[in-house]
Amino acid sequence: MALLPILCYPDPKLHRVAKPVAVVDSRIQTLVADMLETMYDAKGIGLAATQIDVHERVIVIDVSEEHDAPLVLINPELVWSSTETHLNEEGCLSVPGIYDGVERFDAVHVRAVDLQGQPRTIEAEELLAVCVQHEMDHLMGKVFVEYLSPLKRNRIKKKMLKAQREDAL
Ligand code: K1U
Ligand code: ZN
Repeated sequence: MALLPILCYPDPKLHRVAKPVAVVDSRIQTLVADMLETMYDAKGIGLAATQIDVHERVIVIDVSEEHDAPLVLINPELVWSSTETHLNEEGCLSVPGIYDGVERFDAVHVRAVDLQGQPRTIEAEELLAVCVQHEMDHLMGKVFVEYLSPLKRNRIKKKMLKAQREDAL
């Protein structure tokens, strides 16, 4: 297994649209193992392949308290969403240190393929529903700060670029 570098906003590669996985083979199984290791190491509850510069429709999530319930979604598609929405506080491993409110569906149903290549539908609510929507946005090249006002987004962009310049010294 390997720890993979996570792209940081405003890297333009975060805006690429991921392609569907054609076949769940050993390459994808290794990718998923590396993504899970990277997510747990970064203390995240989710990670999309886009964030590690792999532009294929793969997501890993673990919202359990014990960090022992990994969920792997390959080629996820939203098949149902609740009419109710709520503003939820979100963070992002690609925008470290920034948290803000994003309006999300309260519940979603997502059809995907699992690590064995089997189709399945997951019914998500609460934090899992928020995280699934956040990760599916990543696969479409969308970062949560794009839901914020242009003023906030520009401030965040400047802060990230400054931090990246300082890190490079
Ligand atoms: O995609 C990512 O960058 C992972 C992101 C997922 C996420 C967190 C909170 C709301 C929506 C989506 C993170 O894991 S950021 C880490 C973090 O801030 C967090 C960790 C545990 C619980 C809540 C937030
Ligand atoms: Zn994110």
